[in-house]
Amino acid sequence: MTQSVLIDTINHVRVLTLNRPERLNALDSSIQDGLAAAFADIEADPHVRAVVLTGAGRGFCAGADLLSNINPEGGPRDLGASIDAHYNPLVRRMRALPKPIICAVNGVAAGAGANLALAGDIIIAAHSANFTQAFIRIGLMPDAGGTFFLPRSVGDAQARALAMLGETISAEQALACGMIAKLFPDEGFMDAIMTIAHSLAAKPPHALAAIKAALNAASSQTLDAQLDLERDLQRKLGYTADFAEGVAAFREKRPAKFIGA
Ligand code: T3D
Repeated sequence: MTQSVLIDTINHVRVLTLNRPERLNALDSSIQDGLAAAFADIEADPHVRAVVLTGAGRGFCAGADLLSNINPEGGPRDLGASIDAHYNPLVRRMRALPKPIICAVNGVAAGAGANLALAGDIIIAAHSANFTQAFIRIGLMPDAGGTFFLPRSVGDAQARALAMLGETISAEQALACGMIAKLFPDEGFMDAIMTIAHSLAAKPPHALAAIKAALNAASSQTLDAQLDLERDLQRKLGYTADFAEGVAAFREKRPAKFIGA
């Protein structure tokens, strides 16, 4: 049987590839279950120090599968139940994972597929990729965290326009408005992604986890609370072997070797 989520491990990097290219990797139950299992495995595997999420073929992800997920006869359906069962746990899981996730947006990212990309830590698109908050086109509103992530990355004015107009923006426009962090040519895209992923995997894991925790918390905290959190996390990092190694390597003018201790 074809795997809907391909899983590869290259050194300390786990690569998850959505694999329904004929449907632009639209999210059906096989992809949803595959992602849940893949992230559960990553959570439990200390060997994995960075994650790449990408798509097979010309799409990253076209959002909910409108052919199999949504009631084929039309009519009312409890979309909240499906969000509770799949989208919300996935987004929560990605954000809570104490390891960096690169979303490598290789092509079309629409609906929940666009917001799945925004749930990652470092969002990088190929030149031919594009992004659409497609929900409005079918009478829905952004879910999978879109109304949270978008205003924070592109600002309130752009977020409202993107969500309400449902227009497609190019990867270049996404970079210009701050929705993504980097843009690479299509040719050699995954090589460039893997270079960054390996570089992340070589960084001190506790420091990466602390950065992620602090940035996650920053969305809903006061400056006072955030200053306290930074102090608490930095205090813990001060006791790690990787901090000692980083300082020793600086003094000895050699590259640091971080072990995650
Ligand atoms: O319970 C719940 O799950 C509710 C949650 C909802 C969250 C959501 O994500 S709602 C938004 C769902 N997504 C969309 O509305 C996007 C639908 N797709 C499109 O608008 C277009 O396909 C794209 C703009 C993404 C790309 O257009 P284009 O011209 O590059 O490709 P295409 O020809 O439309 O699609 C290629 C194939 O993929 C095509 O199949 P075919 O005709 O060649 O056999 C198309 O049907 C299929 N496909 C694309 N998107 C989906 C899909 N099949 C199922 N579900 C899709 N979302």
